[in-house]
Amino acid sequence: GFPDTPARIAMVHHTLADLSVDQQRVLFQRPIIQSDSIMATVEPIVRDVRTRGDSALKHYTEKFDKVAVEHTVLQAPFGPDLLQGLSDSVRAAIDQAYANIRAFHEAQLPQQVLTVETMPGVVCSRFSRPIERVGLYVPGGSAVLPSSALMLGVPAQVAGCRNIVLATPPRRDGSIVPEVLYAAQKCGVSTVVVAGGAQAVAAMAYGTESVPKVDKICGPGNQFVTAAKMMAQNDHSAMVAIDMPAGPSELLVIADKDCNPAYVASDLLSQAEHGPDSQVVLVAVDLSPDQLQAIDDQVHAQASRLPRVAIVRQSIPKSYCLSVATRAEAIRFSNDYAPEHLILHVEQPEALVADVTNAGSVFVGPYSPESCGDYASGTNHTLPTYGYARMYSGVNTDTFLKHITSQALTAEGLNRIGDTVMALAEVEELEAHRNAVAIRLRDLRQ
Ligand code: HSO
Ligand code: ZN
Repeated sequence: GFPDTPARIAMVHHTLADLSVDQQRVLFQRPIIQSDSIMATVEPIVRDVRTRGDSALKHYTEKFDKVAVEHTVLQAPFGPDLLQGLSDSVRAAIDQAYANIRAFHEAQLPQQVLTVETMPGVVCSRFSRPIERVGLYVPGGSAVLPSSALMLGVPAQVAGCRNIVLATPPRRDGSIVPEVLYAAQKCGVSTVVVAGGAQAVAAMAYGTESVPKVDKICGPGNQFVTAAKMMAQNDHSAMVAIDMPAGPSELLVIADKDCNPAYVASDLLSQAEHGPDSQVVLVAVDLSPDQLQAIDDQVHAQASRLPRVAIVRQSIPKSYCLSVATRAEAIRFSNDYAPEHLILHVEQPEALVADVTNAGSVFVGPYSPESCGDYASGTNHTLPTYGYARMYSGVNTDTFLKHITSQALTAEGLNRIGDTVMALAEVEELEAHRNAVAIRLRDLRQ
């Protein structure tokens, strides 16, 4: 029969000192993504959209989102009819978040042309230009995500992208969430693609009758979206870039004796509610058994009250608490794990920031919950997961820019550098290269 009290929602507990090196390594591992089978599912969809365009796009929207859309795209401006149902308070919240995200991403713009005279008469410079056409993927699924529209749209707008396309799956009635449209409007999105999944990515990568082809596709998504992005990136004929590979969302919290157990639990749960495969890790620095118990109790109590408790019931048991003796051990573990989000819920948290080598975004101190960065403080929430924080940055203003270098040499500059260039060309046995310098030097040195 059914138990009267539902099973306790609890993390697994480990103690670092009890684990072998191999056991520790297991803790760094993310769930294995079955890339081959996902690629096999996605490949025919991408091919179909590529060859049949809008009619294929509509077909897959009907198949996967269960709605027969009349139009595959909406063009800006998105009229009041489309924004119906948007409350004043939500509008104000989006406005505030937009302003903060914009301020932080505008500050990331390269200030001016960077110029270095490497030798007298040899002037090298670098300037930036926006990527002209970009595609932003805003997931649908179990949550409505206007915040993701802002996190992608604001940096694209600030960078100066000329054509911003945003794709997001429709609701059952075929409409797009007004909050997403409002955010899109603010960010200067010109076209909203009423589709999600691999089919939406393919439409933006190759273009269809209604969807403009883009140069770069950014944004989070499920395994099919990620697979489609990677496939498009690898196809020369698509000629498209992507932001980064994406996996399930992650959070690592480092907490010490100073921590508030209720706060710690609330942060863990905020990540755990994203999906059944969310990765949540607590690294406990020298906590007493009572403190660990207090956190466990809070996790269970708070989780039980959540509307998404069914998701949390799946993600929390897969997550774990690792007890370590020192801050140094904690930060070493975190750096090896390379979390998407890192919360430092410790005494003197700023001091620990200096030791962070791998993380997507850091939340410093007890009053910096991840939720603030997810929505409104100004930092971006499109961040590297799956350990990719070792080598990728989160989405930022640079994501939507190219840096172009240039050089201008004077006769004096060429005279100074010419022998070096000719010597290297000779080593490489590239005579035409050597000659391009020699032919000029003959004139200069006669
Ligand atoms: N934590 C998510 C972002 C998000 N949270 C969107 C709420 N809405 C991945 O960084
Ligand atoms: Zn979140």
